Amino acid sequence: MMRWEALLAPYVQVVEELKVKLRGMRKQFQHESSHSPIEFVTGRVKPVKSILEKSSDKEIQPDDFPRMEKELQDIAGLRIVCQFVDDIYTVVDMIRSRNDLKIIEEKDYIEKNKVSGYRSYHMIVEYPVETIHGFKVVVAEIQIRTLAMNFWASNEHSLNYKYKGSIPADIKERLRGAAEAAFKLDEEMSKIKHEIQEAHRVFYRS
Ligand code: 0O2
Ligand code: 0O2
Repeated sequence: MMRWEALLAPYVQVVEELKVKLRGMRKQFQHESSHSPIEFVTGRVKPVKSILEKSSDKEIQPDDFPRMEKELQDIAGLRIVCQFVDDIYTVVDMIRSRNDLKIIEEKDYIEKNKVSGYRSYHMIVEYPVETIHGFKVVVAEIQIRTLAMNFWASNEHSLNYKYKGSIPADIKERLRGAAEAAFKLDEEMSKIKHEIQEAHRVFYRS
């Protein structure tokens, strides 16, 4: 167990640093603008059990951590949840323009959702950290999605867990329908975005 804690320590560091930085963006928006494109930020280091499961799927030996680091891009995972679909692209542009990380891949599952119905924007980034052994570049995955996409994904994730990855066909079909309904909700909310923002301003008037 000790060994895993030591191997994952730089990943814990990266998740903590990026949470602070991304939450900092949210705070700055709250001070300087009437609307923050970021609703909330969460982060996690992938549990060892999930790392081993994904490694086994990719036929990586359980003791081959160097290969896991290369091939599993979400050992460090950050999630940014936004109110509106537009906000996602605002956040994506802001992350692209940062000098403290390097984007190595972007996957737009919003324009083109996954077969499951999953929608989200993924950015795979390289982020440098200082460790007691020196400088290290760590790969992290940033998922950016709306509240509706997040609601869908967390429910689908629980069902996948319950059914051990084999959700029955009828429930899968319902989930696809629910994903479309969630996306319609996002589209409708975007159309009345200005009305909603005005209502928030009146409600939270300082
Ligand atoms: P604020 O002021 O709400 O933005 P930590 O790293 O200890 O700060 P940790 O352990 O990562 O936090 O907690 P977790 O459970 O991952 O949640 C991280 C933040 O996201 C918390 O905010 C939660 O309140 C917020 N959060 C999680 N789910 C939701 C949600 O569905 N809606 C909203 N609005 N927020 C959510 P903080 O850290 O308290 O800061
Ligand atoms: P967790 O921690 O349980 O969420 P690969 O290209 O095969 O190397 P992969 O897994 O295809 O890698 O990458 P992908 O699909 O771009 O993104 C992986 C992560 O996106 C997943 O992590 C999920 O968090 C999320 N995701 C992707 N598809 C779905 C989906 O259909 N439903 C839900 N709920 N989430 C999805 P993990 O590994 O599942 O880990």
